[in-house]
Amino acid sequence: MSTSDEVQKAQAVQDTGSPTIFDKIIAGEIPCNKVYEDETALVFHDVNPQAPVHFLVIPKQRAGLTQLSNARAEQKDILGHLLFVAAQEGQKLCPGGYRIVVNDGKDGAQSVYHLHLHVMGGRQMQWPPG
Ligand code: D5M
Repeated sequence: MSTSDEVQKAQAVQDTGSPTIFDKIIAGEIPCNKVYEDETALVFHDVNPQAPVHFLVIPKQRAGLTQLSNARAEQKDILGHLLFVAAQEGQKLCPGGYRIVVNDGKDGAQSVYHLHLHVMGGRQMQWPPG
């Protein structure tokens, strides 16, 4: 079984707690192709799409949410909000259906340590995923 470049890249990344490229996007220091924004969430198209539609839903305040498994009980509302926003925007951009993915940690092939939900669609998604 071959390991994709994306996975190899992800395996080399560690959670240092440092700001990531997503902080620069939130701050407007680097551009993104924005889909939606509110006071809690920012949604933008993935720069390396794995499907005809592929966007990311991120919390604007990382607040320790480097990865899903770091979520604290008091952050359940934020997690729920991100999932709700993913569903709202998923329905708009992928009316035939979509898939939501969260990569968590090294084995999950996470490469950016700022929590993000991948929303992918615009084609028939396959199962099982790799
Ligand atoms: O996914 C991290 C994702 O972040 C990966 O699909 C590429 C995407 N990415 C990285 N930099 C950018 C910028 N600048 N704009 C948009 N999308 C970006 P992971 O689950 O951590 O592997």
